[in-house]
Parts: sequence; structure tokens; C-alpha cells
Amino acid sequence: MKKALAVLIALTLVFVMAAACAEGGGGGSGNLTVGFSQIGSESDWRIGNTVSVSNAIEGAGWDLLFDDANQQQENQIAALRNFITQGVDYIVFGPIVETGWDAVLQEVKDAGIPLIMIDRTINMPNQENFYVSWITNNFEEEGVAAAEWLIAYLEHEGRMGEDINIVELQGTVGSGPQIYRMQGFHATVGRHSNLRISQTETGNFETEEGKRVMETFLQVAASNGETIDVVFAHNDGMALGAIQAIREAGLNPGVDIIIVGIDAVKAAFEAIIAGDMNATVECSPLLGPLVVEVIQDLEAGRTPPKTIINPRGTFDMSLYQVFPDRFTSAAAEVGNRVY
Ligand code: GYE
Repeated sequence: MKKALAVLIALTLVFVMAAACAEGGGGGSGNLTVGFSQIGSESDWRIGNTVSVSNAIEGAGWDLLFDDANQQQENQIAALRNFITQGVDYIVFGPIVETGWDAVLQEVKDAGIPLIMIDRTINMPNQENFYVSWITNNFEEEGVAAAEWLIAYLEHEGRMGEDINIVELQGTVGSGPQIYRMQGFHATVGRHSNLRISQTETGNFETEEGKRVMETFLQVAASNGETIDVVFAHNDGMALGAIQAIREAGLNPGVDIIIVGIDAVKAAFEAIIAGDMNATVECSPLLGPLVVEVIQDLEAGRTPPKTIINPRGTFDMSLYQVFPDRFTSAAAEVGNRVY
């Protein structure tokens, strides 16, 4: 319901702005036009990000051309080409996967349109030459933080002497957050011989897919005579899907199976407070005001920072009492969440 409302607000904004563009001739009034190529609407994080960036651009009084690529790289490439044809002043771009952008980013560069990267990483030769600024979160540190929370929790529960089976729900394969959250998490749990990643599979950052993959994990574990002690999900949406699958299998999520996610969306806070989930690591989607600052810098002839990385925290309802300098209460933060 809340998600539907957020989508509605985002879409209304897009229509209002499309109408404004049509009337004003897309910036013919001397106003700036910003093209925003968004990945899709696969998660609460993504919807929060769309609303943040769209609102900030509109709030600055600029025209917005918004494109939702529906999780398809070819749609994003087409959107960038369309922005070039439309002659936008700036492009804001969150790339679905890391590779495959060389040709189109060269075209953006040749067109002389400043590119502001948000959220996910790209991986191509001399990539710094293709964007003016990159506003993001540190995905590898998020994976490390999720593992560190887990290790602290198991120690606190007196379980580090046990063999622990961890199943991993990965994000969209080839995306920056999938690659680096996995690396950070694996490297950190890999230092402890009792911690084993018993199954790993992508759930594409979606709740329904997370649920389906978790059902398979549970079936495979049962047929191997194995337990599942922990779910590590690359985002909260998939963790919430896993919770449903665990409950439908007759187990108690958050108690029989420890569940750790990433994003720190409101629904995860609610699940943690209800005891169905155990922790979430913050990754803020609220990048819109930073995008506006970068464009304002460029308009004023200043050089914006090349890289802007958001700070993060880890939230739970248990360890924050033991380690108040490392973890934060989910109950203290839930009221502040807008996504
Ligand atoms: O964690 C996930 C979303 O790219 C950081 O994408 C983002 C990720 C986020 O779908 O929920």
C-alpha cells in the first residue's frame, strides 16, 4: 500500500514534469533540463531513490525527463541516447550492471553533456573521464558490516563454537551492490572456519524472487539433512521475502533462522522490531539533494567532488544495547524513515 503510494507520487511527479516540459519546450525558457535514467522499481530503496532525485530536481525548479528502464540494460542505453537527442543539459544515471556502457557513455561525452553517476558502479577503462561526479554508498563496507554484525551476534549468543550454515540471497548479478556486498561479506566470514556459506543464489533484489529462492534453499537443505542458521540478503526486500518463506515452512524467522539485510528501509525496521528479522545495514537512497548540489556547483563554475560517499549505520534490537558505539536501535530510527 505504502509502496503503491510512493509509486503514485513518483509517477504524478513525472507526468507533471512531462507536461511542464511540453509547455516550456523542454528548457527553451532558459531553464535547465535534467535527464534521469533510473534502473527500475524493484525495491523500496529504488522507489525512495526515484522520489528523492525527482523531488530534488523539481524542487530546484528544473525540468526533468525521467526514464524507468524496468531492469533492462538495453532500455537504459536507449534512454541515454534519447536524452542526447533531446539535448538535455545534464544526465543523472544509475547503471543497472557494471559493464557494457562503453559505447553509450562515449556518445554522452561526445555530446558534451555532463554525466552525474548515482548509486551503482561502472567498470570500464578510464571510467573517471566519463562522469563529473559519482554519488554513492560503499557496497563492500556494507557487506563487511553485515558480517561483522553477524559475528558479534553469534559471539553474544555463545554460538561461535558451532558450525553455522549461511544462505545468501544475492542482488542482480553483475551489479555493483551484488559484486561488492558479496566480496565484503565473504571476506569477513571467511576468517572464521565455523562460518560456511552453504547456498547462494540471486533473488534479483526483489521480494517475490527472494521468497522463491528461499523456498528452494529450504528444500535443498532439508534434502541434504542440513540446517539453515542464517540468511544474508543483499537487500531488505529479499530478506522480507525470505521471512515469508521461512514462516510458510513452519519455522520462526528471526529466532530459528537469523536474518540480516542491507538498505535499512522502513519495512525492515518494522520486521526487526517485531522480532522477525535481526539486523539491517544502512544504504541511503536519498541522493537527490546531493545531485542538486553537484549541478549547482557546475552551473556556478565550481568543480564538484569527484566521489561522494554516504555514511552508514547498522540497526538491530539487541546488540545496540551491548555495543552502543557500533549499532543503533531500530526502534529509535523507524519514525525517521521516509522509504
Ligand atoms: O540495495 C537495492 C536496490 O543499488 C544500492 O538496489 C542499490 C540497491 C539496493 O534494488 O534494494
